[in-house]
Amino acid sequence: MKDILTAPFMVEMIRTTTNMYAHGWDERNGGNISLMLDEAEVMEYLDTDNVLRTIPTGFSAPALEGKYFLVTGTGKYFKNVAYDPAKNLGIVRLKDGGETAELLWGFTDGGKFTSEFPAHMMSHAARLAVDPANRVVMHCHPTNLLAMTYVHTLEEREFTRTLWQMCTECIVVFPDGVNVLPWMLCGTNKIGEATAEKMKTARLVVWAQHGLYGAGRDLDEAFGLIETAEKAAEIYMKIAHLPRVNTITDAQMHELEAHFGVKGREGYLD
Ligand code: 2HA
Ligand code: ZN
Repeated sequence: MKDILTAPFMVEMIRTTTNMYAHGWDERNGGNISLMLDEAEVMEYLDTDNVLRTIPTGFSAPALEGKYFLVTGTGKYFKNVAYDPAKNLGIVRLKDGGETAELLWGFTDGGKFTSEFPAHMMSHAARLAVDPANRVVMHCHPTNLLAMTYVHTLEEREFTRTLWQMCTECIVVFPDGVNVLPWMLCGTNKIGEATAEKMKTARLVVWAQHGLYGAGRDLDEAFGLIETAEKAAEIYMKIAHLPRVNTITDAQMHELEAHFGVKGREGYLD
């Protein structure tokens, strides 16, 4: 059995949480990540018959039966993951239609997965239905996107168009746009279901006055999506109070679509 701390998925998870903390997106215990793992890659590092504990999830997700996830722990700080991965992270396998999580590694202080586990697992199921290669759901509190939800309409077309207009490459990076949920109580199945519904049509879902969810095929893709949207929001917050003299026009967006071979969300461009 190989040392799990050398596994590429573990190394990448540690680098990602550390980097997100450095970006200021994950203060204190803010943020959480879940990465779906292939059984074969887990078996190189763990005896998958050795279940350490079973933890009820409080929801059902039949589409994820038997799936493995590396996930951040509830109450744990991203800044500390690199110093004690086995305490701050865990590997679980879902069973009983998603109602039970079998702990195979980690959460060594008796802890468990993030309080946002329902939103993560329901979002995985929703994204896998549209993109079978999706592996990552990532939540964080990016400063400028959060700020934007206080001063910009939450209407999804307008919110997306504003972000697209802030940097040339936004429409190329997230042509599917950004979906938005109004403020809701976090850590509940209800916000999990609402997030998953929004994940059916976009890989980015804003939680107003709270943060952002991103999904992707690997940690870099999900991180890059969030990074790009946050950069656009930062520019918006720098210019929102100034007269807009120039912008990226819809005609220019269509040029970008043609050049990069992407298609902006239906009906979002004039
Ligand atoms: O886990 O970010 O939304 C801390 C959070 C909850
Ligand atoms: Zn949060």
